[in-house]
Amino acid sequence: MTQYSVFDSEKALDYVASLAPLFNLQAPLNCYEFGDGNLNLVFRVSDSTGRSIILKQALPYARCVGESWPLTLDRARIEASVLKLHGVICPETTVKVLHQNNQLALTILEDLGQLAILRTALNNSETFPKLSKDIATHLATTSFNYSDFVLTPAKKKSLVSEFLNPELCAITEELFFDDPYHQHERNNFPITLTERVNALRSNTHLRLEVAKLKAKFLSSPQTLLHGDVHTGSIFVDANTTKVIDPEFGFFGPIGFDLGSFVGNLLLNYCAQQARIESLPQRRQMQTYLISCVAECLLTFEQSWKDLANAHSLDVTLRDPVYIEYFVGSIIQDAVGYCGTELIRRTIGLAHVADIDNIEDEQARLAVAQHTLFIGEQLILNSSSCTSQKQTMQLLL
Ligand code: SR1
Ligand code: MG
Repeated sequence: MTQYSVFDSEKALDYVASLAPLFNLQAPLNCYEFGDGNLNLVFRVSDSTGRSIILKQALPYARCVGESWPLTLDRARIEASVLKLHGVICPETTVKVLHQNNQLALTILEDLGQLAILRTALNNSETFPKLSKDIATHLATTSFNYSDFVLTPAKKKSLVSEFLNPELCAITEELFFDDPYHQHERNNFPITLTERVNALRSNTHLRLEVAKLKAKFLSSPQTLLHGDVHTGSIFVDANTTKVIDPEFGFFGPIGFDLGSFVGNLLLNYCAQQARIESLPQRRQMQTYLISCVAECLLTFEQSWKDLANAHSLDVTLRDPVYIEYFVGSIIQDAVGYCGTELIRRTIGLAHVADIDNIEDEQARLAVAQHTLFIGEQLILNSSSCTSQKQTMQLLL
């Protein structure tokens, strides 16, 4: 079976059955589709002993929009390949790839069903003590090891060309940096926000900063990014953190992933204002979320400096003065990208359940106003945030 066709549960089951010994599965197998993401099919195949695996297949279009938005199947290759490369560096925090078939645009992954999706868990007010350190360490370690500080120029250029990913990058370019700041049919916000959105769009300083962030996203191949580190791309429990779904992976600015993750923590922070009625419980959750932001930025900053000072191979870049400057510039970028994540998730095409599931319209609107305010402030002030300390001073 080498020609691409869209799988249903029966085809997915047959495919896995043909390879069952590889995954240590015993017949009879059972299979169902349960994907609720924006782009792909996701099947769970389990056996009679309770073992299971996940088969993820790319559709030739964006699932959340339909066949009118064709999308490259090559994203399956990108996703599996990024997972493998990040998995070599951070096996503890990267979902395991068990099998990859680029022609069928499918990947077979370990089943993380015993863990929770971080977005759902945060929306249920659950907290995870290891989360921010794990993600910061994962992002610092993967981004450092695929940067010019470690790779030879030849290896780096060859990897950059393997992970160009133009179609998925175009989605980010448009959804993060174009749509929210222009009239576009893909945008999605209530009419009551129109005045606020118009104010954002007519802020020339904001437009300048967003243009700088887009230019950097387009032409700064600093490392192999995940490309979509939101809280739906992370599985968690009290002891485990696993990153999934890097189909938007490409060589881009290091601060992008860090900013996306912190942006999703802040989206949840704002949403909790309306989600949790009891004041002490709300305070506790919001304090937890802010401490996650603080810990994540500090761990990232410190880990990157430690890694670069101890393990950089490039004779010029490893200069401590340059390392200090470079890590500062990553934090600046992260703060800016974080702001664009807050804004695009509030008024652009792809929203977050954290906000959209708030039933009360007025409360939802107040949250949206808050995320737009924080997003705008982060973008406008990113140049003065070269450290965790300065960033937290801006946020608090
Ligand atoms: C059409 S894709 C919309 C969003 O979903 C993905 O997870 C990315 O965040 C993308 O921007
Ligand atoms: Mg995804």
